Amino acid sequence: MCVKGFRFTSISSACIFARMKNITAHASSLRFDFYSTLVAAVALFAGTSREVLAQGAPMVIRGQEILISANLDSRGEAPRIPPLALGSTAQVMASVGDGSLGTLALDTSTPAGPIEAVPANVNEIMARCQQIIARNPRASIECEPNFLSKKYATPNDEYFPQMYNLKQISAPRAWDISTGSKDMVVAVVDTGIDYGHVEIAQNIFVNSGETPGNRIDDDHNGLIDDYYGYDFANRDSDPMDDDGHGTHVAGTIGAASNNQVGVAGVAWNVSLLPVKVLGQNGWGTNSQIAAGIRYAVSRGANVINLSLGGDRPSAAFYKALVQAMRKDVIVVVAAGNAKRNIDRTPDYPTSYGLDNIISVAATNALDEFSAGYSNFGANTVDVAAPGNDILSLAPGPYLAIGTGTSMSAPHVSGVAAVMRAVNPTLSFAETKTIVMNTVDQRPTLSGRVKTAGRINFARALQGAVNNLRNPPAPARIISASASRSGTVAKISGTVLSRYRLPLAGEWTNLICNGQGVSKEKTGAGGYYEYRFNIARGTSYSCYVEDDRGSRSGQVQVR
Ligand SMILES: [Ca+2]
Ligand SMILES: [Ca+2]
Ligand SMILES: [Ca+2]
Ligand SMILES: [Ca+2]
Repeated sequence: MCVKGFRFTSISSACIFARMKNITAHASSLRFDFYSTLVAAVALFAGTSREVLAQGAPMVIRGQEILISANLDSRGEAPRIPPLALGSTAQVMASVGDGSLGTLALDTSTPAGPIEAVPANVNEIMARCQQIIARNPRASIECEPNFLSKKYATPNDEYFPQMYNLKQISAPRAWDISTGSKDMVVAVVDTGIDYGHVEIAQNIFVNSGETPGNRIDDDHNGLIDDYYGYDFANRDSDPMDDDGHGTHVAGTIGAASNNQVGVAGVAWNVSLLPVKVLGQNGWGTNSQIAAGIRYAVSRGANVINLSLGGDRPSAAFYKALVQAMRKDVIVVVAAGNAKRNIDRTPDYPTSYGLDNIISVAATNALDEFSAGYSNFGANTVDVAAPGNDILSLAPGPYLAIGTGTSMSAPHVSGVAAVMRAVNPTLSFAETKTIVMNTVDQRPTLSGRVKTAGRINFARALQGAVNNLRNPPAPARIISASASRSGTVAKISGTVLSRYRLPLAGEWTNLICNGQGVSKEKTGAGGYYEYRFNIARGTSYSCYVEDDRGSRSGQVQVR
């Protein structure tokens, strides 16, 4: 087993600029429309600029609101419409000369949320405008969407503008929905991680049950001092990366983001578990890898990234993956870099064919299949993701550019982690289905991967949110306690709901004696804390109500 043909350049920040130019040259041949979609406006133009009468009705999404404003010229009105909740309707009046052009109604009732709602509105408004033109043939009116710029959550990391890979998968649009949660654990089963790297330290998952360095297995899991993770290659407790591959993979999944320096990761908030199974040379045995997978599962990994593989199957490796599947763990694997058709010549772990495996081929900066190295398989490889010239982290701490399907897989791992953060009830099967159903199909991927597509982070995340809204499951109080201190009662409990973070705050309410109680704190793991004023000598009966009105749980305050 070896790392997947990693072409790795470790570079200091002093020489990174020269390397960056290389990436920019690739990227500049593309027309990125990253800065100019989603936020849309409608402009009605008369024949000349002097006669412009209604310039712009920009809709700006903030959370679940759409803000609409319109500016007319000196002869017109300038209606200011307050923030508009989804599901309501606003009207913008426009007139030309003495005659009214009619009313443009902006219907925000599309339930699917921001990403789908806005284009639907723009299309509707454009259609209405065409009707107005038809009714006023002499008015010389033109309509066009008046796109605003730079709406998406754009991280301020120094090299983000050069990271074509994150734009290719529509990460900025996804980050408007969520940037992930530390509740989600992604195990990087690889050459280790430089867990002290300034660009990743904040997203490293530590074993709070273990005291590091005391030579005692404090948490009784059979491994001494596995505080950051474990090194199954050297059989020690320090999973420090002595190669560079694992740190690069980890940076793509979850580098410290929007912190002004370095790079951005797919998931800004995530818990990365370093599991070292490959040695300094990038090789590891099947038994080491199997042990690493079993360890990741035991530590509660939600996603395992395997940017490694080989052409020989292993029963131990396979069994560890089955164990991961039984624990609902998604395993994202690199398809490999031998330019091989895996349908004909097996490559593992892809060819184990397990339902919880997502196998990933590579695309380049032109959004084409990376034919120069990537393995493929119309029946065996599921999706593609960027793999050429990927900027990420190197131990040191440095940045580095890497190329290979090893760099593609962590994009999918990051996406899966954020999907499961917004919807922790997503099963491995649902997660995989959504990732596969939301790809952007590309001609050069046809016949190369099952979906003929490259992953789309924003659409996958919207799919995870939509799934959350569908089958209702009642909230319930698993455990609760009530205490009385002065005139404030505090109820805390673990509320398990389909509508957990980050949406549960809006949709899960505590009702006491018929009155809603405001939630004071939402913690990790579906834990909520409520505080409310109580009247002396009154007892309270409380329950949890979800957004569908189903009630459950019961707690008394006396
Ligand atoms: Ca231990
Ligand atoms: Ca210890
Ligand atoms: Ca070590
Ligand atoms: Ca950064």
